[in-house]
Amino acid sequence: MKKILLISPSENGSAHKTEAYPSGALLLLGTMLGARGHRVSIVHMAAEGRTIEWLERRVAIFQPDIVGVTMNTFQTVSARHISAAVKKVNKNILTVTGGPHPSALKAEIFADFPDIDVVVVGEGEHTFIDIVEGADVHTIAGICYAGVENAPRPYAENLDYIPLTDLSLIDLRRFSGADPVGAYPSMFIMASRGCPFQCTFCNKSIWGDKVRLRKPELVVREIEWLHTQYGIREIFFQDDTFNLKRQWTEDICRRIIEKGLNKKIVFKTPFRANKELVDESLLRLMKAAGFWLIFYGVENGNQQMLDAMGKGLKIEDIKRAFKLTHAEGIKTIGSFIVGMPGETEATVNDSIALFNEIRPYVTGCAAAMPFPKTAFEREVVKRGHRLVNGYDGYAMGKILVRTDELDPDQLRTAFERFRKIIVRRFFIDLLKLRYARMIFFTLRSPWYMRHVVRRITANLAGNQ
Ligand code: B12
Repeated sequence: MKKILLISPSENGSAHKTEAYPSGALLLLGTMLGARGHRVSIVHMAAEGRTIEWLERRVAIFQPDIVGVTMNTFQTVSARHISAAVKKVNKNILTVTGGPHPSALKAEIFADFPDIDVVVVGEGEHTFIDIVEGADVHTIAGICYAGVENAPRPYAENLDYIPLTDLSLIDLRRFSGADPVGAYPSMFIMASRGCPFQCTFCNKSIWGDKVRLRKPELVVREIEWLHTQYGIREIFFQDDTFNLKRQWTEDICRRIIEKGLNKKIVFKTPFRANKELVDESLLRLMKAAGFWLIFYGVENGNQQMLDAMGKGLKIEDIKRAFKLTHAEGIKTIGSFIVGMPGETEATVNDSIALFNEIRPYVTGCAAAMPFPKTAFEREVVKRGHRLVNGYDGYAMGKILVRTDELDPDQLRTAFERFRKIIVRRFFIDLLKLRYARMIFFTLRSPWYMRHVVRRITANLAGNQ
């Protein structure tokens, strides 16, 4: 039996204390290791409001054999402090990291993280079990150790082993759910792994191109478990493309309806807007199964921009998908990116025009982030358009690139202009009672309300 401390670092440059969801990685690793008799403790630095000093004390008391740190590119600064703190308490604790950031950079990451011993590349659950249970690190597939990259681990073909998540490892009330939240508590699940599309900005270092679907009956069993065991009332399918395989998606919806889960839980999911993947009958079934919100990655309102970022999507299909979805009574999120290569004032105006036409229920507008080893990163580096070195400057809302036409200031101005239009629209719609359901739900959920108040306070204090 080993003692394992699993840690999710806080976000770069933010004192923001609310997190949408607990780390899916740490819950999966923790559940599997717990079932094998190991003693697991999970810490979410931001959601629990933990300091490095607190962590040092925790490590000193718990005396873990291994500390596992999950890391996306927004968590590099905190992840470095965490690994240093662990080694400061006890040099003999093995420090392991995994997740999108180390999986993309592999052995390169050791230069920036001197206190990390092992990097787990890609899918990590079986690799981590090998490490914990004492396999020889020189032979474990899918890791980098002492600066050397071992052979890659093949993807798991059959996903039936994925266990029912042990949410007793965390305090669910510390997490807000991803906005907008339709019922509280909210949790996410992944019903498939992999994505065949080739968007230049996406980091596919974990699941790769090949789509692997979990069995619908096991997915629905997990939904039922989350509801009966932990009182979950909203579930966010976080699949890269939930509507890729029509029969499979319909099968999940039908089983949700058969079990009456649509009367107890509300659902939301990302969809691709492509014409051949969205139609009235699918949306009708989704609505019947309790899907109240669909997230579409719109990215840009200009066709050349969409083509250049490898989106494989037509503007006409986006307009059609929003129209059909709204017509079936399902709400939408439209998510835009500003600052991809080729962005100009005119293309930002195209995005604003598309936003005004499709009228998403909620709109996301993110500044383009060249994540490590993506085609987008290669392109900005080649053109000299990357504005920062390393990854510690990566944080929500930061402008990290420029384009041929827009210098950093112009890009920021264009980004802020778009954001202001979105916010203005939001307030007009608020007055027109478009968000009555959201307000009604917020007022009825004291825990969720607490998260909203914390977020507003953090925003007012300029922390986010
Ligand atoms: C769910 C999800 C979210 C959720 C919450 C995530 C959470 N709390 O865990 C929400 C909706 C909040 C979210 C938000 C964002 N996300 Co997100 N998200 C995902 C998504 C779809 C699934 C992640 C997941 O939970 N998978 C299930 C678990 C089991 O897998 P996993 O975390 O990868 O872990 C496995 C391995 O990585 C490894 N592993 C991971 N950690 C560790 C640790 C150890 C010790 C070991 C041994 C192994 C290990 O083993 C695990 C099991 O195989 C991924 C895309 C994807 N398909 O992976 C993007 C992804 C992680 N998100 C991404 C981004 C960019 C964002 C946003 C910035 C989007 C935006 N513009 O708003 C925000 C910022 C979040 C933030 N503030 O940090 C990027 C990150 C890129 C990068 N280089 O960091 C990804 C990879 C999408 C992409 N393809 O580009 N996201």
